[in-house]
Amino acid sequence: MKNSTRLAARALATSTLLLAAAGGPALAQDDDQEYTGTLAPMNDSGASGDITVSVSGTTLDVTANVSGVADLVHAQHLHGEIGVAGSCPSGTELDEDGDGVINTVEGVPNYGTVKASLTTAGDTSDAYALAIESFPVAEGGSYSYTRSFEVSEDIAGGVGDLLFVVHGADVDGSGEYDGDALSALSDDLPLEATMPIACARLVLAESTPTGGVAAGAGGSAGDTTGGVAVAAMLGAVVIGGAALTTNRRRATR
Ligand SMILES: [Cu+2]
Repeated sequence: MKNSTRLAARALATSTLLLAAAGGPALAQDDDQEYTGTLAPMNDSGASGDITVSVSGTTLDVTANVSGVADLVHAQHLHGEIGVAGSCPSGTELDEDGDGVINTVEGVPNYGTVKASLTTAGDTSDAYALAIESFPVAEGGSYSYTRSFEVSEDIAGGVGDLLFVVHGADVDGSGEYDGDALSALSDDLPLEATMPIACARLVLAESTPTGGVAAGAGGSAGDTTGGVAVAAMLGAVVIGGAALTTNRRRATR
């Protein structure tokens, strides 16, 4: 019994140490948080790739590598709803109009609305989601993208809720976005231009190793609404430690 009490005390002490080590000045400095994602193909596109998003204050540093795509322009966004853990659509249950394609709008229940437009220049807000001339153009079936830009505090604190979505498929192999089917977003764009072709959920990369304690806390980061991920994780660790203590105490009685 005493052993378990001591264990609980040690767990709490470790949490406190973690808080002391990572809290205080470290939090105030807005230490970088790195998120990564691996693209899964959508709509049988065969597209693949990855993304890294580093968050420093309200600055996002985005690096993405996308391959297996048509040599055309590819609209790409960070989608999501802050405070909600989104997911990449899979299967066909979201294909409401039954055309065999999960179009941009049909994917929204899973991956949310546009929170940032990953343009190559100019505005990166959601207002530029369809600024088709401002997105990267693939060559030889792939493209790389790097950009640093500012976002709101809400978005910066909620990057772990976001998903990277790439659009644009040359379904008929014509060498351009065309066809009779129109985009669900705009009558000025063909479906091909805005069709989602790949999606990646952003996940907090393993940061500085602090022992096994922080590992279990990662899952609860999605519960926070707009909180800084570090704070959320530390909070979870401390709460975890406190709960452990309570349980052990109860067990010794
Ligand atoms: Cu998008």
